[in-house]
Amino acid sequence: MRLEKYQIEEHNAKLAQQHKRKFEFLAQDVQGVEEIIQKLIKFQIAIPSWALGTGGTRFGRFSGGGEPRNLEEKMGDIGLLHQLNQSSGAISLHIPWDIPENAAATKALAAQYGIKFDAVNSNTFQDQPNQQHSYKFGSLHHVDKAVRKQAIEHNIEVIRQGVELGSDSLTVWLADGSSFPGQLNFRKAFNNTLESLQEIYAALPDNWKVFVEYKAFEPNFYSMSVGDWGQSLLYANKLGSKAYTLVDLGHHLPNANIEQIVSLLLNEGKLGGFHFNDSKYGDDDLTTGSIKPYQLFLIFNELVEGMDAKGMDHATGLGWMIDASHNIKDPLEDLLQSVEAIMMAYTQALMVDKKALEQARQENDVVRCQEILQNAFRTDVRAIVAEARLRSNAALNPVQLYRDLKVREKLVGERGLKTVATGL
Ligand code: PSV
Ligand code: MN
Repeated sequence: MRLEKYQIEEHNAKLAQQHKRKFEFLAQDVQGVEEIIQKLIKFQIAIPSWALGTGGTRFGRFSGGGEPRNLEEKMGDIGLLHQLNQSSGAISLHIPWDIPENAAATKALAAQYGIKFDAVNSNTFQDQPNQQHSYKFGSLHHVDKAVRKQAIEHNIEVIRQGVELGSDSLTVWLADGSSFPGQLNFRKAFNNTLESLQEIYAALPDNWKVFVEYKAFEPNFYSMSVGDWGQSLLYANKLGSKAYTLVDLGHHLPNANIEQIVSLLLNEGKLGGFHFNDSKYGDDDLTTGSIKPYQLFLIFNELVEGMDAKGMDHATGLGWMIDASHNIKDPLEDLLQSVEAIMMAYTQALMVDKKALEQARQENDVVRCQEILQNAFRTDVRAIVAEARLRSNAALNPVQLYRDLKVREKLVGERGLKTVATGL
């Protein structure tokens, strides 16, 4: 489903006056507001192809209706999101949940929607029909070389498919680990994983990156073979300059200081990408910014500071992606909210008075340090984010327009009530 240009324009015209008032009031007090808006316009967040259906839990899955039935419809949904906010111009595929049957046609369709192919994701955490060896006891770390070989070949095949689509990175997340003490020899598991990753690394084209994603727990609950940023960084360092660590916000033990992790990885030149989501307890897959918006801001504060220190382009220097698919919200509304929360945190981080902060740090003025950060965080920046959307011909209020146009009802009409998208 495509929106007509006039539908966005009519919506914006209705909200124009109110928006202008709010924006002009706010802009008076924000230094460099024009520069911030230009950065926001460039900043794009990839949407994972598995987030367009309603996610499930171990206990059930309640399909929301009108879910995309194939890759083409998933791209259609992302095209729609991108029309609404002009900040979702990329798709991240999970293979084999999504298999582009005809790469050229898939690429052409994506171009029509103005979306690019972000990192491709391999999947060795589930068995596929007709697969020779099972991943029940792991994949790249497996005790059996034949299983490792199968998993390596799958990753190489994913790279091949990514190349055809114009992607330039592979994300490897492994469910490998152990659930009981004694089950694994940690050293051997590490070395097997490294050797397997080395074979995958050798198949990477020159301009590609590989992101090693870590996770502290789940589905294994005693040890994970890429369990934290230290292990991921070890692999990345041993692999070489095309290998990086990927931070998924939901993959840490409770209370981990993610902003410090991000800062140090950036300092090492080894932060590759991000999976955004939010959580209260574990890998909860909640909407980004719905539980811990201050943490999200603090992370962005480190990202902006660290990327600037390295002269990195904010929009292209790292892979930015949402990784969440919750089980009760309309997935498209959920994604619009996540993108908005990310843009807000990014805007607030851009607003931090870095010179003043540095000076306060030099003087050990702890109170002033907190004041400076919280001045930015407590500013309601929604009008700046909306202004960036307005200037890119997107909607001033994407969720409102989505509801006013009854998009979900129309998708249900087109696709039916009982559709279920591939994914978890
Ligand atoms: C694992 O929990 C993960 O974060 C990885 O990125 C997977 O690719 C994705 O979620 C699958 O849902
Ligand atoms: Mn992830």
